[in-house]
Amino acid sequence: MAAPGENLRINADRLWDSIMEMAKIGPGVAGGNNRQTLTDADGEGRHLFRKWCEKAGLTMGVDRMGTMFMTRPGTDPDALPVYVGSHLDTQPTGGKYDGVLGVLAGLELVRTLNDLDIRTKHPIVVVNWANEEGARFAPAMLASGVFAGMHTLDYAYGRKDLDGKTYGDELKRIGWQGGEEVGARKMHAYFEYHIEQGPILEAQDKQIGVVTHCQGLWWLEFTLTGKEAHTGSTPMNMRVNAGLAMARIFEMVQRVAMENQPGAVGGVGQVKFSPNSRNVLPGRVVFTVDIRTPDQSKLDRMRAGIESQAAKIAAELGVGCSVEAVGHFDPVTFDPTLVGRVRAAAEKLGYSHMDIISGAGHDACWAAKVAPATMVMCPCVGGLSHNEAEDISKEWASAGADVLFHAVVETAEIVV
Ligand code: HGY
Ligand code: MN
Ligand code: MN
Repeated sequence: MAAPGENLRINADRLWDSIMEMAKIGPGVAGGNNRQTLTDADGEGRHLFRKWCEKAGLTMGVDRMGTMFMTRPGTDPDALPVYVGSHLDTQPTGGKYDGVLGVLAGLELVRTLNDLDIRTKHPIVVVNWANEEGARFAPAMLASGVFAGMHTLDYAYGRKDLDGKTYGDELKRIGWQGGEEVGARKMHAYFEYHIEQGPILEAQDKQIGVVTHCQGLWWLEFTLTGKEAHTGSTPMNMRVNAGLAMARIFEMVQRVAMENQPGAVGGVGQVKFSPNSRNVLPGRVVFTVDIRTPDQSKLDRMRAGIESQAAKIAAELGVGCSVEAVGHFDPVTFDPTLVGRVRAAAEKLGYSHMDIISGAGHDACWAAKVAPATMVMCPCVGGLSHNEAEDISKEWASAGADVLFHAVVETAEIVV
């Protein structure tokens, strides 16, 4: 006889409809989303999530970073909760599924337990981490980083966006500054379900990614100081060209990443020229180099090499060069017991699966510092993410949510 809940599946249509409903908030311009953290759209998405959770009988807690914790009680009041979540904030040209899939799959898991009147020993808490993306306020995974003790609350509150607004002020402005001390909550376990954001699962024709590790990351913010001068009348030998230094550094970062293949990446997503006028050579250029690899020593070697070569490039052009690490985490190994439960759930449910290392960073990376943690992944079309054309199938979405359901419920222990 099958054990209780043996072949349970979540409600695929209800999960999909919730994702599509959330996607209507903070729409992008090409079918995706622009629901950046602590904007009014983020606030609207939070309210919708809260409404759905309270309709499912969950009670809300919010901490001082604005992270939302929605609790379904367990039968044992002393048992630490099993947390399951991700993030509702998006990139400026984000997709509908990055982060959202994991938060709403957590809610769907609870809705399914409610439908079947299944009780668990451990409470289950669905989490919407604030500012996972780090697009507006660097670094990424800021709130989960404070939760794990990697950043202070003051540091986080002082982070500024490109308009000079601070995280703390914007959090108060949208009315989502909670009272809970950040990190006071203790977890029995943490699970996160996420789209792969890479091409491997689709290329290997696998429905489930059993995430064993996550690659480490450095975000190195360079400030190059040149000399503002007329782009027309300044002779080439009189220029102190910070823009040229930037270009040579970009080329060097590409070369360092390629020299460290396989399993290394490097690039730049954000640049700020000042004064950013067509006929003025930039006086200041600020950009963030993003390097990642699962190999700890390679990660540190790449960082050292990029910083020393950038200094040399700038010196040759007479350009000032300073660098600040504005984001970092070492490669992460997820909890083998929880990883095993994800793999066993995929096998039990008959879903094709493979072990995978996460290319993107996730709140699970910081949760893993304070509790046993792991992830479940589903494929995404063409491996595309952080692009409004990000796409998944309903079947992929629900297969991963089924696996999440079984791994979480096994960990939370059904009470018959
Ligand atoms: O940067 C990351 O890997 C994540 O998408 N925030
Ligand atoms: Mn994400
Ligand atoms: Mn993302």
